[in-house]
Amino acid sequence: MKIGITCYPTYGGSGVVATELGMELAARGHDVHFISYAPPVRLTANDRITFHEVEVSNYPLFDHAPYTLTLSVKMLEVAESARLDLLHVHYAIPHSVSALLARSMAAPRRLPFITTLHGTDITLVGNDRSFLPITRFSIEQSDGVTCISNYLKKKTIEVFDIKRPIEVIPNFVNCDVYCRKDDPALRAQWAPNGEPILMHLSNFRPVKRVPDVLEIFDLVRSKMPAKLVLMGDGPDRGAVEWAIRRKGLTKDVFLLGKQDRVYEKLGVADLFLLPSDLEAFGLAALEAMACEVPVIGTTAGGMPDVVEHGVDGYLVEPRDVASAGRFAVEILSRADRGREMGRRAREDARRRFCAEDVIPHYEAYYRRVLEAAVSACA
Ligand code: GMT
Repeated sequence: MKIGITCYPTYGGSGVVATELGMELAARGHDVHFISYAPPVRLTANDRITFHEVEVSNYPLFDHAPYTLTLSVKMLEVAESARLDLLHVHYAIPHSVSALLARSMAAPRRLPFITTLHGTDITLVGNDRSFLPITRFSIEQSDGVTCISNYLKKKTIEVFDIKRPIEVIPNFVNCDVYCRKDDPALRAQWAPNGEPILMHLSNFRPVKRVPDVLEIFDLVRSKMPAKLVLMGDGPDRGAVEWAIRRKGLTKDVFLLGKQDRVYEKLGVADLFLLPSDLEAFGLAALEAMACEVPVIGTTAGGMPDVVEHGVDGYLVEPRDVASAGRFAVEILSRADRGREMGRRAREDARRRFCAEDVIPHYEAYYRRVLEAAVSACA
């Protein structure tokens, strides 16, 4: 198939999933065309992958450049030049609206589009009254809609009163790339005296509760020597840097900023912290699990479908820093328990969320959408 993929190319779960999906599809022989304002950060070039840049013009009359419109025109151009079979957009706003416009402009040629909902496009942005009607409209108008968890499907139906079918295709991880790495040199760089390493990876948005990561680490640190590695960047980074200094943790916390090959780092961690207020799925937790790292996450949203409490790690109520700290100390003070949980976490990740098992669901879904589009025109 020839597939056009649009996503946010910066660091964020939806962009990561879209990029990994495109690369997996290309590896399976499909031609994939990424259409966005910048190349997705995790994208590795390949002769089956093409990137098409959307250049937004800066006409002086515009206070805000109309990216949605420019994107729709680019989608149409790529669909025509590359003879795309379909568009697959990740994150409803504004990508689904652009795809809807592109499909209308392409008529009578068929250009079906699939919208994949990821989380905040429904729970925060889409829920905002100023976006709700257009989010609902573009979901209803899509030729196919997928959600990354059962939780998000339920939420989408509830918030938007959606009547059309929604397919749940979970997020996935490449289990060959994401695996345990014994890298003594890297470990020694952060933990020269063999201290356990805690890790966190996110886009540092308020919903991720990165300051809670520090609170949890502080509790651990009061009981035992330990190190914390933070990957990612975003709005809360300044607050986190300030808290690190205020708590006197500058020697124990490493702020790496945005990272490309996160599996290289995750593979040496002893515990992963994701104390979010809400995760529709929690991709970063899955990536850690695949690297044999137990996770402390929260009971909100879709994370309980990913992390099994007491098996792959522990789940606490959002903002329950004290319980998270207790569980962290429990895992880290008994290395054998942590390693065993890590092994179970990888087994679970492999069994339920391996790319080689999940990608065929997308391929089958594409075929169903294409067949339905053909029969609708017959
Ligand atoms: O807020 C984020 O974490 C970014 C957001 C996105 O769409 O870029 O992530 C969402 O999509 C990820 C990939 O499907 C999910 O793993 C995250 O759980 C989800 N984030 C939230 O629901 C907060």
